[in-house]
Amino acid sequence: MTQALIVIDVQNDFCPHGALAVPGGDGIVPGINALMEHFPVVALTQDWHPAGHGSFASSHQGKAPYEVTQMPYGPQVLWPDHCIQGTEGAAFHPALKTDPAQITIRKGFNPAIDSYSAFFENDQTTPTGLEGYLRSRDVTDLTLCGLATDFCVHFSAVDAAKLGFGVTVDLTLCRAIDLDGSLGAALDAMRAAGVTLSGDPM
Ligand code: VGL
Ligand code: ZN
Repeated sequence: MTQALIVIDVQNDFCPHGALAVPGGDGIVPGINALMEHFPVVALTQDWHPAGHGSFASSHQGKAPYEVTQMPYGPQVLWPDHCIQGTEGAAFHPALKTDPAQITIRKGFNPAIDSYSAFFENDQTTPTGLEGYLRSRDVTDLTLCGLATDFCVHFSAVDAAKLGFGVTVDLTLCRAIDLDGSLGAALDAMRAAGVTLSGDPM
């Protein structure tokens, strides 16, 4: 058994004062830094959108952030502009240790398709390459942490379980957006997919 730690989207825009700030998002950084020391494989993900991305409300006439629209691949929450490639908002939180990570997976770069999951874009078909990387390093089991519990952590965990990895989400090292009950729904969906939830949701 080889264990990997997957650190989801600990970026400035998801931390306080960021464009899509997750309450308390920066509070998980010290715990994640400490946890990295215990894993032989560490991967970071980075939400990485081009300007004008299809998930931005500003790209849709008459739509406001947090409204839902219909995309060819299904319903899509529209977000404030965030994590634009190369900007300070897309950078990792300055206190996050990045040296222990062997790979950074960037996602959401396709202008027309969002990518919550670290494994597949929201069309649920286009791979990011993370599965291949983990398999070629003989990884069998994953621990996930990061931002946000109810979006990118949730979809990454469910996809990882579907792919056959053993998956634990450390809820103490995640923080949620919690839009219209999305945190409760995410916890239910992760449990139903066979994901082990450790600690209490925050
Ligand atoms: C995320 C909304 C939009 C996340 C990314 O990292 O959970 N949420 N883009
Ligand atoms: Zn995004």
